[in-house]
Amino acid sequence: MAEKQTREMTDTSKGTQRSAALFEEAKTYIPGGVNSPCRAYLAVQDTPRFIRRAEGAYIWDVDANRYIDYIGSWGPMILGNNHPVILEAVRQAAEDGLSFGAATEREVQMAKLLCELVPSMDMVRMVNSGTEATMSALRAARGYTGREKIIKFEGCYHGHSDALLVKAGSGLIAGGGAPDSAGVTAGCAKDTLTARFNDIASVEQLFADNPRQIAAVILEPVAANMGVVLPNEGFLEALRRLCTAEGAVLIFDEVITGFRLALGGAQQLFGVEPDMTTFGKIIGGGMPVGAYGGKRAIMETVAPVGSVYQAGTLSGNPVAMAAGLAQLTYLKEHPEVYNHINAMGTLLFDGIREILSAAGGKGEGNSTGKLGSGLHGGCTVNSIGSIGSLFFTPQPVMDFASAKASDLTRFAAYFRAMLRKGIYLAPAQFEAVFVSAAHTKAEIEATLRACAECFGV
Ligand code: HOZ
Repeated sequence: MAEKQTREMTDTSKGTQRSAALFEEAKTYIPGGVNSPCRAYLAVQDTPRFIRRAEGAYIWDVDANRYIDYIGSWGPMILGNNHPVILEAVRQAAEDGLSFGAATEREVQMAKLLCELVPSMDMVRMVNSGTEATMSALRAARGYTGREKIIKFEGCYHGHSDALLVKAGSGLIAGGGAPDSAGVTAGCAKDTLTARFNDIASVEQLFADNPRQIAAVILEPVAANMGVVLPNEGFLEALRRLCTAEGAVLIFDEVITGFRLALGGAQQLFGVEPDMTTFGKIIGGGMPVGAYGGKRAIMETVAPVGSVYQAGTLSGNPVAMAAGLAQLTYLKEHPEVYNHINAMGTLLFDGIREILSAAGGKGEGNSTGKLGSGLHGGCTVNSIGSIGSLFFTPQPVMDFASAKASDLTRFAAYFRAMLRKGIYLAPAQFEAVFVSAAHTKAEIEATLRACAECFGV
């Protein structure tokens, strides 16, 4: 009966022929057949599923398999896929024109709303992606302080600009690869210093070694690109104090956490105010968009007011602004969304913890997809609100080193087994599981049944 219910909600009976054929063709024209490395499924050794459409909590591939979606376009689909309110806003905006490369009324509304919802920001500049947002925020911080060095954290990922591809998480480590990219010159990387997440002493040391040279400290307040890793109690507060004392700009990269952990993001949840904040896809409800903002004095260093140059034809694009405004306005007017996604997150992640507990002492993984192997104490689940990660390591995961202790072979086996049961997870250990407002108890319970089967419970 339980299995039947799962099958009705998901359907992976259609095979992967079309995805496989498209992937082969794509490899001729696109490096690795994909436009973003994770999507090639290298880390999980499977056929990448080519997606045709998504709706609510579900996603369909080109072979017509139906999955429960826990990627949600890597975060922005807080309301679920293809939410009617956002879709309608996009339709209406598109009627008036797709791009003008000129100032519009919606940009003013969007900037006003962002500054209202994130009180640490007095001003904000729209860009097109999280990569652009973090790159531009750092430039502004350097312009403002007149200093050159920055501190980032091992395993935090802030997009793919040169200076930030240093000890970075996300796709760089998905296949167990190096957290630094080829093609980044020593010159670009030399001003990027790295500290250990949750280790304030490592940050203090860098400040001590580089007096009055650090322009900014940038971090994901909840790291979500080495898997989900929570800040220890007092860590964010200590960073705040240190940056204030040292005259450095504290930047929260809320590309994943913004408007998800709370309407005002991680900074609201933890009660720590950064000087600057960066956002990405999450403010576009699915459209390509990003933004950086912060204290007026810092933002007024940006051109045309100040001398820090940054520009873009598609910045503030009317269709992206319409989508973003629709999503953020909906979230503002429906605070119950947060109760729901947090409750569903708790149900899912606590449910997985219970399964792991029950799986304690069971046999090793085998070809049937069972992943037992003494999982009681053999796995770690980190979660907060609607995001989380299952690590295949018994140790607590609180930084990059402990995240990398996860057994990637077992993660890959788990991923493949779940996919075949109709559960669409990120195809890499070091990404997050995202729960949306469209996930109900029914989807979560179906997911837990699939998970229990994987662990032989
Ligand atoms: N590394 C990205 C998420 N953290 C992957 C995004 C994508 O492939 O779309």
